[in-house]
Amino acid sequence: MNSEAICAIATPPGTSALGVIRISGPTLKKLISPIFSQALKDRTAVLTKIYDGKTFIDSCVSIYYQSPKSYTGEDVIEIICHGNQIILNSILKLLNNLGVRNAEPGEFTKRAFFNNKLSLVQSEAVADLISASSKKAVLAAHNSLSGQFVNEINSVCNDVLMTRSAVESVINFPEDDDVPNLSQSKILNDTNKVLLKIESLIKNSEQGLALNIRPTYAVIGKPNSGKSSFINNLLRKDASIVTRKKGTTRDSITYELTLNDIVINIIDTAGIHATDDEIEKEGILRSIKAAASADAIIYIIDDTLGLTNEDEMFIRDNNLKNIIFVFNKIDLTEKSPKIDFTKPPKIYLSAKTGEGMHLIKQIIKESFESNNTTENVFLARTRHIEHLKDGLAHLTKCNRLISEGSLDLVAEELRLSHLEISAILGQNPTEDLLTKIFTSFCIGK
Ligand SMILES: Nc1nc2c(ncn2[C@@H]2O[C@H](COP(=O)(O)OP(=O)(O)OP(=O)(O)O)[C@@H](O)[C@H]2O)c(=O)[nH]1
Ligand SMILES: [Mg+2]
Repeated sequence: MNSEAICAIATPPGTSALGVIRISGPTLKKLISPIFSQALKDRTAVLTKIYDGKTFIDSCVSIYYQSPKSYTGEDVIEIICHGNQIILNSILKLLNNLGVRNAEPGEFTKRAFFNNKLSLVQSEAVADLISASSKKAVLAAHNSLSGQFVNEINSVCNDVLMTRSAVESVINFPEDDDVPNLSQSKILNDTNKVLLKIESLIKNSEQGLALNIRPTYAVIGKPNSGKSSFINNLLRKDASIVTRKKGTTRDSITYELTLNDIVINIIDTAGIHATDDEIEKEGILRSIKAAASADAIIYIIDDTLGLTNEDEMFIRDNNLKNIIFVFNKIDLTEKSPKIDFTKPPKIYLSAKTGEGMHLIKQIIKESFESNNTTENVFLARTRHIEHLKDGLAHLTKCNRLISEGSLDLVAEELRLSHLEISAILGQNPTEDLLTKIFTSFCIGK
């Protein structure tokens, strides 16, 4: 497709033991050789030094994957150097000077797609695997990446096509002896089998879609209840400012929180109370927005004050759902940490001393585990489910038409159903769809 060589840092920004630079292009070995002290060998880790003219940059291990046996299908080189951004950027600059341009997000995978290394569904699964926020999501992304989902879609497409070709042969050659005698009940029987398959695919995909979305928890409550202290304790760092003054947090700030093998977004918000301060008012509006769009709400209450009428009114007026009540500051009320599995659940803890903080982690983790997914779940996207549902609708319509005996219309519905389901595989993807899929990737993938 593209003859330009591309490069990118494939590891996250910041300092780490190792950093990886990835290069892909039609003929790389010769192009890159001026900067390496050693010749590279196909699919072999070679210890080599990198030079900018006579200036030494770093010692690296480099692996060359000769086309077509590589991720993109082109020549690929992976340079594993020390994980220092100055070194990584120097190597990128050297590559740029050799005519290798910086890659766009998802450009490596886009090339893999155009070189038939990955299907569209598998390309989507690569992005989903990278951003998967739980073990189950990783497993589901692997299911999609391994081609299981594609196989199931292909099998459904094939079933619809078989029925369609049988129906069309009866339409086109009604008198022909070679054409099987196609009874209404045979067509109905075939389409009903496919209907069941599609319904089960939709069910699995809907579970997969839920897994694919990282849940967001909004931390809400009155000023000084300890929202920022609570978040800092979870994040194990001084992320948000904490002071004795009410109204310290003025904005909604989203953090990424990793709890062992799950990842959630957690939002610190401005304390809710009646105020004339214009900045605070705007902050409170943002808290309400954060609460409305979150998947769950952690409502923090200062245990020395308890749940007040104001809290209850705020919860009712804003129709807050899916709440976990956290009674904070139990070091002052001298209570023991505990969890009440009432509805909504109540947790007693101290963000200051850390007592009971394990209980909130426990309840978040349990909410992931209660997601009753089976092993065959695929990490699906809304796009897949929409096509499956539209394909199902055409097939249902087709079933209705069979009993009315109108074979022409039956064949048309089968054609439309096939078109919808095969669109998942993206055999003729539009430029818009490709842009939407590949720009959601991180750089270097
Ligand atoms: N004793 C005790 N003090 C706490 C606890 N949690 C928070 N505090 C104190 O309460 C005060 C307010 O804490 P913040 O975390 O800033 O409260 P906030 O809810 O974010 O407040 P705003 O940003 O103003 O809405 C600070 O002085 C904290 O040290 C706790 O568990 N125990
Ligand atoms: Mg705060």
